[in-house]
Amino acid sequence: MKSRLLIALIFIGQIGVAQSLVLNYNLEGYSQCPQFLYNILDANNCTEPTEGSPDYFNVCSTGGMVGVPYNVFGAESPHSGNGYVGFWALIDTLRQDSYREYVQMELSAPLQVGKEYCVTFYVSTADRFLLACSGIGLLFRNGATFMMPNTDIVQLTPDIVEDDIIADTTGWVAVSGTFTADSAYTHLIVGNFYDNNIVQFDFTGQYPRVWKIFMGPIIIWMM
Ligand SMILES: [Ca+2]
Repeated sequence: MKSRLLIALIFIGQIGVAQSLVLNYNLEGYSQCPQFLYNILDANNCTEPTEGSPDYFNVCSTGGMVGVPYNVFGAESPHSGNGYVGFWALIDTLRQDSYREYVQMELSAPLQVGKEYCVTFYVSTADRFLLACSGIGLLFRNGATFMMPNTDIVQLTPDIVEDDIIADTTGWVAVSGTFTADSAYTHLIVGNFYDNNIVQFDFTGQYPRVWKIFMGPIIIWMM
């Protein structure tokens, strides 16, 4: 499996990312230039599956709050294009242990049952908070239903998951895997689907311990 994935990753550079099955895969497109936090709906093809409110960052933004490369959560240039999203992947305090934010996106075409797909998405831990964790993941879904009216953990097992701690705050880390479609999935969700006592921690800062993730392109194609 790993050798096939390696081959697939090599081919990503050769075929280009334009064939990604995710609409607005590089998070460059927006309906209005973002100016404030909790603005994920400004980005094209991005919605919230829970009450958690992710953020959208773009080079068009002025004022510094949700700008690129500089914003309230740190400094990061886009992996490609002009924008990225951000979300709280974990908050480790006595009162908000289960707080999570998730980003939901639609595919350009449903997955084909029985076919194998290569999935890669890019993340960077935000600079401002010195907590990094494992467990970031991607879940395929049928439809874009609102999952629950709160900010709790989505208790589902992601189809792609990163077991290593993502501590890199100065660049983008690729989270990759392969997935054989067992349904004609139309959407995906990215976030942390695990309880705090399951993921691994790397913490060197001060309380509160929070893990903020920037997320760049999501590249999916049939192998
Ligand atoms: Ca950074």
